[in-house]
Amino acid sequence: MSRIIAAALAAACGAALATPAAAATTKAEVFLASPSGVGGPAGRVMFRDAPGGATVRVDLYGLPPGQHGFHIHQNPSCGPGEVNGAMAPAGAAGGHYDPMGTAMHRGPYGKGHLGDLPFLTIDANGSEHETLVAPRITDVTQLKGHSVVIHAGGDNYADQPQPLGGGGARIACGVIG
Ligand SMILES: [Cu+2]
Repeated sequence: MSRIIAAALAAACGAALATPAAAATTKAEVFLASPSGVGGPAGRVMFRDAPGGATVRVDLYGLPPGQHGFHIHQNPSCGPGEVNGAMAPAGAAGGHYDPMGTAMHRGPYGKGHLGDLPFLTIDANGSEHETLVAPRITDVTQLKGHSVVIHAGGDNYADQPQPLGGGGARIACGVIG
């Protein structure tokens, strides 16, 4: 009996002493996007692995109040670039991060682009300090070498009536590292 208890205690202590691996994180410093290039700072975004999907901590400021489409885009660049045949702010970030090749915008719970994040809700002061969840992102280290983009308009998590949730122009961007 005592031997069994001793073994159980040893097992429990072993479990307690095992150091849990720190959850992986990746982050992006966010800057305003302008036709001439990367503008002033607008805060930061941090992704962290968690049960049930990555958490997305947003600490943003200096943005227009209201809802804004918020996505991971393919390229680690926030400079001007071509979007639909015309030069545009943060166009160099490319299209939505879509490693499975779905070519569909379906939002954070859908089966489209993996980079489809929950839309932002910027408060009357131009800020947002919140933790969102991206349930389909299970390894935040794979986001390194991509970017986050904030759009002028909201996001209906569909390609209808407008493509990519209807957010339109890119107003801020950050490279994920
Ligand atoms: Cu986008």
